[in-house]
Amino acid sequence: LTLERDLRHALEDSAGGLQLYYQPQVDAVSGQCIGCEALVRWYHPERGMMMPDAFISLAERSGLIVPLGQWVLAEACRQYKIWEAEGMPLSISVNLSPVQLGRSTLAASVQLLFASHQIPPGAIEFELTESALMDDSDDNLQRFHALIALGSSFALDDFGTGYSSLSRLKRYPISRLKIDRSFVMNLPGNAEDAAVATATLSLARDLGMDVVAEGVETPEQRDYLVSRGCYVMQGYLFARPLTAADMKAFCRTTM
Ligand code: G
Ligand code: G
Ligand code: NA
Ligand code: MN
Repeated sequence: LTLERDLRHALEDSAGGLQLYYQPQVDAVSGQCIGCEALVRWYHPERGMMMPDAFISLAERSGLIVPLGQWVLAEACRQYKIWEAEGMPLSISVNLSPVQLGRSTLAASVQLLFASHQIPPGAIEFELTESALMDDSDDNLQRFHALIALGSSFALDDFGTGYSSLSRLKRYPISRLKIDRSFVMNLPGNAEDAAVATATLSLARDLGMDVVAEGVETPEQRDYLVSRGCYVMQGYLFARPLTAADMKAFCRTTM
């Protein structure tokens, strides 16, 4: 409860204490930075830097995820425009909570934000977990399409760890699958994980989706994934989540 109160204060206090970090998404063959994922951090006045795992579920339970998610999205738009003006129009993936997606007002607030920042199509991608696909009502599908109409696309985060059925996946307009870190970790030695990675790549190909491998930490993991036709990767091998300034430096040196 104290933490909830503190988060509410942080959001009321023009989001003082909140900051976005950015983790590069890299073309593993050329080494080029082709996008990034925005990851929120919170500098708590007494506890210091807090990672999202320590406050996102609290924010979801209390409803604070709605103003928090709104702040994250506005901040990502602001940063996109700064990089664009610097000649680095880098697309940004923003995590969207199922609670946000469930609000009927989401598309209208995104539309307002994109219009006021003049965000071009393709600049912002939304990352969802499989739980966002559990509700396959027409209303939910319609909310996806409303965001696509605004120029965004969707990536499915932590793919393979949730419960989404393949028939449901097919119904949703998802552009990219993110292979969860848990399946990448023990590549190339673990035969089961190799089978999951290979099956995900082939499923994505058949459904016309792109793939991003998460949590790539070693050259061996990278090389194995490349040999299976996976080229876009995110992970400590390339970079940790970075401040906006460090992200710019990283992209400059890999461009
Ligand atoms: O930043 P870190 O690498 O510790 O992220 C942990 C998890 O927190 C991520 O997997 C992501 O799903 C979640 N997360 C990070 N930033 C956000 C955000 O802005 N909104 C939501 N809903 N989740 C986030
Ligand atoms: O949205 P998602 O839960 O996938 O967020 C990615 C999480 O994974 C973040 O907490 C990020 O800091 C973390 N991460 C990113 N790359 C790596 C990596 O190579 N290794 C490990 N262990 N964690 C990573
Ligand atoms: Na992820
Ligand atoms: Mn994510």
